Amino acid sequence: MLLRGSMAASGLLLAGCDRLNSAPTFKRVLNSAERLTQDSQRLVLSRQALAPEFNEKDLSPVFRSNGTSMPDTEPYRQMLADNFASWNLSVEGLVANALTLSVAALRAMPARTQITRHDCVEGWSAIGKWTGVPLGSVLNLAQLQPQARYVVLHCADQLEGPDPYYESIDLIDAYHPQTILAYELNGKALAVANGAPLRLRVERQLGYKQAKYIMRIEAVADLQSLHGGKGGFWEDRGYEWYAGI
Ligand SMILES: Nc1nc2c(c(=O)[nH]1)N[C@H]1C(S)=C(S)[C@@H](COP(=O)(O)O)O[C@H]1N2
Ligand SMILES: [Mo]
Repeated sequence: MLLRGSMAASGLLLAGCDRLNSAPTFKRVLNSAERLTQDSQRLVLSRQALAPEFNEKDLSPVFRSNGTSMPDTEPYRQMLADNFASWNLSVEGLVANALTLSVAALRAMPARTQITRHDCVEGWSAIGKWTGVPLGSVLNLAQLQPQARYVVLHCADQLEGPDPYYESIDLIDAYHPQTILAYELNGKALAVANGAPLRLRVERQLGYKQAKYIMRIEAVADLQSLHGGKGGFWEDRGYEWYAGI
């Protein structure tokens, strides 16, 4: 009885489906939905494309510094004084396994080295060789919770005013193979001017997304509640959040 009932119901559903399928408006809606999926898939695929990588001979003789070149805070000065032995990266927020990692712990993880071009909106570029840990590996250790949609990088410096520098990226960029937490530039420990002890490289985006002096990584569901609500120090001052290049 039950079985017959449900068969009848699914028969009805199918018949309903057939009728809908042959209705011209429904087909139009379906087609446009398909195109939408296609377009968004293309967008996601292009977001996964790699940034160009270069050779040693292309390296800029000097990788200039921009924005903060020396965080002007007492805690940072103390960490610098012991060569970042007391520095720890915290990974927290919407993660199942909040953790802290020392420079030594990060250096012990599988690393990636890439020679890429950095483009600053102010109109200069430089090519550098970066070595660091894929951000995705660190996120996997921390185990993102399903509600997590963005990764926020909290920095040690206050560029102007009381707000600390911060940046955020979505999970497509966080898991992009060239997105690394870099601790070396051109084969040497990162200089203070370039973000010691740890800075982000998110190679498909402009310079201001490349957060230096990272102290804390936070997984969040939305960006509204942070500082100016636009997801980054320069974004809060009118720059694009997605600074694709
Ligand atoms: N914490 C922090 N990160 C930062 C900045 C900053 O002032 N503070 N400046 C940004 C800008 S605008 C650029 S172009 C790059 C510069 O990196 P560099 O100093 O290694 O050249 O860092 C970005 N990340
Ligand atoms: Mo920049």
